[in-house]
Amino acid sequence: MQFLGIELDKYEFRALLTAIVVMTIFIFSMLYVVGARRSDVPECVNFDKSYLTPRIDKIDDSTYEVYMVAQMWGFQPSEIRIPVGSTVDFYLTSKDVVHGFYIDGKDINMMAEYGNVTKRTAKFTSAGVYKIFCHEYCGVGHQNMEAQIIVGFPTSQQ
Ligand SMILES: [Cu+2]
Repeated sequence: MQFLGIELDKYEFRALLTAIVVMTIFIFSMLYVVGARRSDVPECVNFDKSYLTPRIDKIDDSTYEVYMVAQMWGFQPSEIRIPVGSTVDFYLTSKDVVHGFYIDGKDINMMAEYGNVTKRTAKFTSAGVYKIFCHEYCGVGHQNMEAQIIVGFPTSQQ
């Protein structure tokens, strides 16, 4: 059998055709994720020592900046209380080893590394408790490494 001027047997041709179909599906599913699902990659921010101080800055009633510091084996701040409809910019870094930062129920998944700051923005449109987990194995206390975002309950901060 001839394919693009190359002589192939029928099994080679089937293998080639399967690879082309799978790659086409893969490329279009990537385009779908980037386009329709609006998934994006974390932004990199220039690191300085001020990012090692955990804090929650209230910009206005529905806009917050959270400076999140990961370290063995927890996140600071470990509890964030915000009203429904808030938009939160998360700036993430680590004090020691590599940690993960995953917000359950949100499309947010970042790496925390010392010397690097990554930023993602999330909007919280429904009330509830959103758990944050470390998803990079970081030592014996890894399974206890979590924090929470409490959305829509009385907002007394710490
Ligand atoms: Cu960790």
